[in-house]
Amino acid sequence: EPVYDPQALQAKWQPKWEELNPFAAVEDASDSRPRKYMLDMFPYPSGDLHMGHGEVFAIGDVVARYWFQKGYNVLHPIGWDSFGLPAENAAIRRDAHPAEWTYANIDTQATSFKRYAVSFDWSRRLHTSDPEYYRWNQWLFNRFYERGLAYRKGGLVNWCPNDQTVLANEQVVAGKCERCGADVVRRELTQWYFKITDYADRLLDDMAQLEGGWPERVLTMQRNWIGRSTGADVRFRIEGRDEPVTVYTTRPDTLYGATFFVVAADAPLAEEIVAPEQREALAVYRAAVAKLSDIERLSTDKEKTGVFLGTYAINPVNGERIPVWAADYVLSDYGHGAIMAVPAHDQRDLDFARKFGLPVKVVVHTGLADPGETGVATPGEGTLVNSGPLDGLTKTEAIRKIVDILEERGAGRAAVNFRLRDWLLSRQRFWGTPIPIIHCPDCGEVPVPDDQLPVTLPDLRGADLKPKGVSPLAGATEWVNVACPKCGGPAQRDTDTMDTFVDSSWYFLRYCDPHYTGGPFDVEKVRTWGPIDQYVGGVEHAVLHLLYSRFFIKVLHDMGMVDFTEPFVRLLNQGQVINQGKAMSKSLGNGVDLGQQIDAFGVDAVRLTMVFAGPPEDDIDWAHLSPAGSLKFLARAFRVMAEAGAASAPGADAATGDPELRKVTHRTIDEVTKLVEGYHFNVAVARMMELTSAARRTIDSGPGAADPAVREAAETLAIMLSLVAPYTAEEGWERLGHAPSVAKAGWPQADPALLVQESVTAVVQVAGKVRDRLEVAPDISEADLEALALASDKVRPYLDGAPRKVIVRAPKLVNIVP
Ligand code: ANZ
Ligand code: ZN
Repeated sequence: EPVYDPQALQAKWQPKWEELNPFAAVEDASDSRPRKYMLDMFPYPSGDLHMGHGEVFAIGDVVARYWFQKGYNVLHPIGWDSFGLPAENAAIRRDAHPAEWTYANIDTQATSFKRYAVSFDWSRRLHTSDPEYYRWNQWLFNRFYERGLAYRKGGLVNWCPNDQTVLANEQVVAGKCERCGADVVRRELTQWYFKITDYADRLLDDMAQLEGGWPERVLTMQRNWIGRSTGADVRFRIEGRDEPVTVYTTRPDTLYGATFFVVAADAPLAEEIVAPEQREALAVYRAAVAKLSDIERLSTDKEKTGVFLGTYAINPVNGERIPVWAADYVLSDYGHGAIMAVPAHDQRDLDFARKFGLPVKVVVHTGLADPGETGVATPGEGTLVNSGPLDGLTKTEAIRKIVDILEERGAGRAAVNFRLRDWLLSRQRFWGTPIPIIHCPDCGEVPVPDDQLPVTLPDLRGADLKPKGVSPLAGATEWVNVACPKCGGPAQRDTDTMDTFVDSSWYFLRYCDPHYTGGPFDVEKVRTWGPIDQYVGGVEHAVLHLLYSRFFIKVLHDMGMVDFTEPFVRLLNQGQVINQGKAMSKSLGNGVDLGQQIDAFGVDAVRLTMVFAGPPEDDIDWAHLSPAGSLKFLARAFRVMAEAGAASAPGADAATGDPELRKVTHRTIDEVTKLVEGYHFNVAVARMMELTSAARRTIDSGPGAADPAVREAAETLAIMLSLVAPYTAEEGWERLGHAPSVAKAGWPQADPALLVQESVTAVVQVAGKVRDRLEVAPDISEADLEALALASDKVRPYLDGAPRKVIVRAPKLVNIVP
């Protein structure tokens, strides 16, 4: 009996594939095959590959390998996102230079990727920490600078006290540093920004192109992050001040209901307008507010606080005098940093009014109880009351009318507002791209001329890289002090480095020619490959990398460098690999090591387990999975291929073979094709299992292994299996008498004549309720029917982990006790 030894197969095939190089993308213009660009989010080199990598790359590889089989000219590159804090912090902990540590990890990961048999074109490998790469970050920075899209400004920024660096808004998650989890504080600093807000409208509107191709929840997250709202700017006069103050409101219709006015406590305006007798109280309050994060400030649960500023604002439509307060629930960097408060129709204003005994005036009759009594604001639709010319109108009508009135009087206008802020780009850390600016006492900011790029990092070997609040680059005096490129006088380099999200905003373009020297990427080659047909990666990047890349592509489009406006046509967010219902972590001690799993079960069984575990978007709980079961299946599949190979030679006429098996084979081809295209990879694997069993039955019954239908089934199996279990598939293919690589064998086609067949409807019940009906072969085995039922999208939502019991009555019924 042929022996299945996964480790031996790995040792045999990995070097052969390196020789064959089956996954090289072809640049040749005369190659007329249609192209596909498949990309997995590139890894950080912060250690060896972990289970999460195992999952993403196994899933991405199903798609890439399917496209190879379908005969596309596929670009499936790999590189490393090798700058950044994780590498730097780890290097500090180990007292090593980030470069040594980073490149050693890259080598480790590359070796692991090769063993994991991902279908990469290795010739396109890039590392963002190579000067030949980051040179182009600097070149792009210069282009952004010329366009007014890179600028420096002072202001309150997010500061991580642990990492001792500023962070972009996108890197502050629920008030904490996205990297280290420390509470983020606000600091007044001058920093570099990218003007992503100029693109806010297009970032929103172009999402129409992504509908259907991107997960809805990512689109929603981006929409909320950009946060476009429409309303009006209204100008209020403040007593004792010449300059009116503008507020932004989404509800100008409620203007007659404004009973007080609130200025952000930390805004300069508060200090400008405070009456002398309230100055002291404001100063005390401001000191307390400075300690709070935006999240805390905006929380609706938080007890409202504030101080009266001793002054009054004049309502522009009815001349009413309303008191002006300073409070923390109004943010200084949103809208205009001041609001008109309408407590009847806005809950936060109502909470504030009730706390400080301010009046509540209903101006929209909604049919609900009086907010002044219930403490519940009524923000909904209704009819305007107590509002002069607006009385009797609906909300929409009133908004239109009041905007007209305000415009006539020069007291306001319709306005659009965004939540999105400019992208804070500078970091006070070492391991990143130096910002290519020279500060000259006479000429100001001077970009380093393109022909002097790259500005490489100073060596700093042996220097203390510990974060100190200023970039370690500032200590490299020889590097810092330079001649001004404009006037030649003594000047100094900017010592901050770029956010590493700059590196990842365009790396996918450089894969088209990673050593290109004529620009960041070869424009012509990007025209032939881009945009990316399928991108696979984690949902944690929903408003970070995925938003920044979209912004970059739009700028590059405006520069005439790319001809598309969205970088990623289709996006798949794979789930996480968890263990015992929880994310793997050191503190829980529930970590599973990818390398150990591979040593124990082999690459193919681990990959197959990842893919078979469930729909690719779902989290998978390793505790509920069985790599040992995957291994058993692979051994069965291998024996089918080996026995068929030993009993017959290629080229036999399948038409003369067992008609029942042929039907199963062709139905499997038909279904697996649809399942892979619909990204139901787990169900596709279940179908491969069914085909394996059907072939086994024919081998063991009358016709035997020499039956041409067995060969047809085994060859089909080898090709399909190559998407998930490449080593087993390759070995099977060779035993079936074919030359490697099975990866390029070509996807089989179902014969429609064989698809018309009797099938049986199997009913799947969960806890006694029918949840799905499956069309299956009349002679399906119990194990295969169970696998299909458990993989069903309609059944999975009713299961929480492994079911307690599964009763199978093939081919008609599966009863699952969850
Ligand atoms: C009066 C009003 C009446 C409001 C009403 C709402 C309901 P979005 O949709 O998020 O843009 N606002 C404006 N600037 C603010 C700031 N700097 N900090 C905190 N809140 C601010 O929200 C716009 C609404 O949020 C504005 O409309 C304003 O309150 C408040 F029945 O104005 B509204
Ligand atoms: Zn100068």
